[in-house]
Amino acid sequence: MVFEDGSHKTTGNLSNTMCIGSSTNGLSGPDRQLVDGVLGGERRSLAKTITLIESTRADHQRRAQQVIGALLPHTGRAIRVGISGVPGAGKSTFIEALGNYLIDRGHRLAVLAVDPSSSVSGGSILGDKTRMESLCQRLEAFIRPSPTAGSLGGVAAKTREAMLACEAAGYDVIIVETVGVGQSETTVAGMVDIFTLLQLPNAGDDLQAIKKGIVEIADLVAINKSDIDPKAAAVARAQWKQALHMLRPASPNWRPPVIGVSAFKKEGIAEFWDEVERYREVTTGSGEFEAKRKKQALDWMWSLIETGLHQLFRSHPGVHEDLPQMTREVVTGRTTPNAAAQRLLSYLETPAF
Ligand SMILES: Nc1nc2c(ncn2[C@@H]2O[C@H](COP(=O)(O)OP(=O)(O)OP(=O)(O)O)[C@@H](O)[C@H]2O)c(=O)[nH]1
Ligand SMILES: [Mg+2]
Repeated sequence: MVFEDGSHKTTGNLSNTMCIGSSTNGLSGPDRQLVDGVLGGERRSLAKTITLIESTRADHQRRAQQVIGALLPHTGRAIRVGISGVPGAGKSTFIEALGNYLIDRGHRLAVLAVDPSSSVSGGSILGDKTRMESLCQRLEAFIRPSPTAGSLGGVAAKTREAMLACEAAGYDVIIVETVGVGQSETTVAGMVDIFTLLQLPNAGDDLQAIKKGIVEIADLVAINKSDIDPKAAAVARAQWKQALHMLRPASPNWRPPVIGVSAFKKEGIAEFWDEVERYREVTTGSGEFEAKRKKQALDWMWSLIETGLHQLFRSHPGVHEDLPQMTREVVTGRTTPNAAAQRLLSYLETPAF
């Protein structure tokens, strides 16, 4: 199914937002079929649903929100794992090895991505599907490239909703891949249960991550390519352990472990997954697992409210009309930014229509 791609709107408008979780009685016949298909684990229905979610057309967005509302009671049972790392860290190779490992143990796995640059590059996952060749061929795996919707916030919103659709389709492991540049790590950390970092065994890389404040959000660090130079990998592990030791852990119950892996040789995969499972056990026992999900849901709601308000403000005819003049007055010093902001915001007190 091909959808027309509209303008540069990145997330749903306010009315879309309010549809989430609302009554599902309003579903049209085809959308009902879509929901049933997803709940029945049909890949085609899942792919169509995600295409609907990713569409920027207002009518598609309304339908997508209704479909998600209907799927919502069937979501939340998967474990959501974020995997981040600089380009070339070995994410794709690692996900392929991990995915095959998990499927061999009876899991069903969905791989999604947050990569705002993918509108330029064509999508990181799609681009190197060759690296996930064997995983792509397995029926128990569902692999979807990053949406090409533009801003990080827009891409992330769509990936979150795609994640819910995958869960409703019965995938019990969701992997969200992101390339380790800019803000995307923090965004992905805000939508997964456990955020993992794939690192290369060299000090320059480690220092960069430490500087960027990424260390604070890592729940698990894996030093990949340990096969190339085991000694360097051991040094990197020690450095990471030390760096993590100096930080106050995000949870009193969990010290982020640092393990050595080789995606290429498929070594350390079981250990990685054991740590993910242990994390789930520990944080479920302490109540942190649920608390984190609740906080993430609320943060998401607030970010949608902010986006919605922003759109409402921008699209208000009064604002539209007055904004050029206010802009001129602020830059020429005739009005203070505060006074201009108050005046423009006051338009929201009168309904636009
Ligand atoms: N020796 C060795 N090479 C590896 C390992 N993991 C990945 N590689 C190689 O490193 C290169 C990059 O791996 P990718 O899996 O494409 O890395 P990526 O992180 O997905 O890269 P981007 O998609 O560009 O962000 C490839 O040539 C892989 O074969 C490993 O554990 N050991
Ligand atoms: Mg890759």
